Amino acid sequence: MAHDFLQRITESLVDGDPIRTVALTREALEAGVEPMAIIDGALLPGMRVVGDRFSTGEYFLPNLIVAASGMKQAMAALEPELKRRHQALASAGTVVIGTVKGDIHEIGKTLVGTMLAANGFEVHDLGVDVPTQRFVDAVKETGATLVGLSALLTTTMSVQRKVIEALVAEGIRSRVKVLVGGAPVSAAWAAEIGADGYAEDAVGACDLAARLVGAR
Ligand code: B1M
Repeated sequence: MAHDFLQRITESLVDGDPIRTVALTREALEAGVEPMAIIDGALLPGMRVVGDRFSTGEYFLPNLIVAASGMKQAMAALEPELKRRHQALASAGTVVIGTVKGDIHEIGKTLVGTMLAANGFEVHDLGVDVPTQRFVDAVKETGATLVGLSALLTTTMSVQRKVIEALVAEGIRSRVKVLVGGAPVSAAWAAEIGADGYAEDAVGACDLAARLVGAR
């Protein structure tokens, strides 16, 4: 039954039917399907298909926008359940997270932020297209010990390096750990730009974040 739900959710996302995506997501939750199973087993595979079809010219920008809307709305339906499962955790630390300047992809960053919050972190989500100085200011204002930088475009990966350089220039690099992620980002890239770590997905980001700030 769970598999059937997951398949139908994926199809609704690929077909560009956000209302159906949300309705099926709610039904799956009510039927006892785990929120992370819905994300990993239905929503992410659907977004991958949409991205691949965009790459091959079968889909266009409006298809991306509609699919993203479906995923966002489904995530909003899942968020309370994700948080509820981790309510008892003590604060693990303060995190500033955002998608770097020039990049408006928000779903992965928001998912990572939600999962960090669900794992006990106090999360300050700066949004998308975040100016480099804004990250620096937010670290100072919040006393964060971790900065998360998301970049989905090969053209915006280099902005992650700029943020690290800005943290160095402001003399606060040693105060914070820097975690980078996003589809074109890799462990090798993280090492090249002097980040403290790279995570491939939201679950990996939570594990690494906890290790980096010594919460685990
Ligand atoms: Co865009 N887009 N997009 N897009 N888009 C991609 C990224 C692309 C791969 C599609 C493709 O060509 N196949 C391609 C990038 C190519 C490249 O540079 N390598 C691309 C392009 C080219 C563009 C535009 C340039 C298109 C245009 O205008 N011609 C444009 C750029 C706009 C800009 O940012 N300046 C653009 C626009 C858009 C939309 C606005 C339409 C929309 C985003 C809407 C929104 O976010 N509200 C969109 C979408 C939806 C996509 C795809 C289809 C899906 C992205 C997504 O949300 N995935 C994407 C193709 C793809 O990735 N398959 C694509 C689901 C999300 C949960 O996964 O974001 O990867 P993801 O996050 C993952 C991991 O990466 C990781 O964990 C997350 C959860 O597992 N992660 C982190 C992410 N951040 C992390 C941070 C961490 C740790 C892990 O630590 C801090």
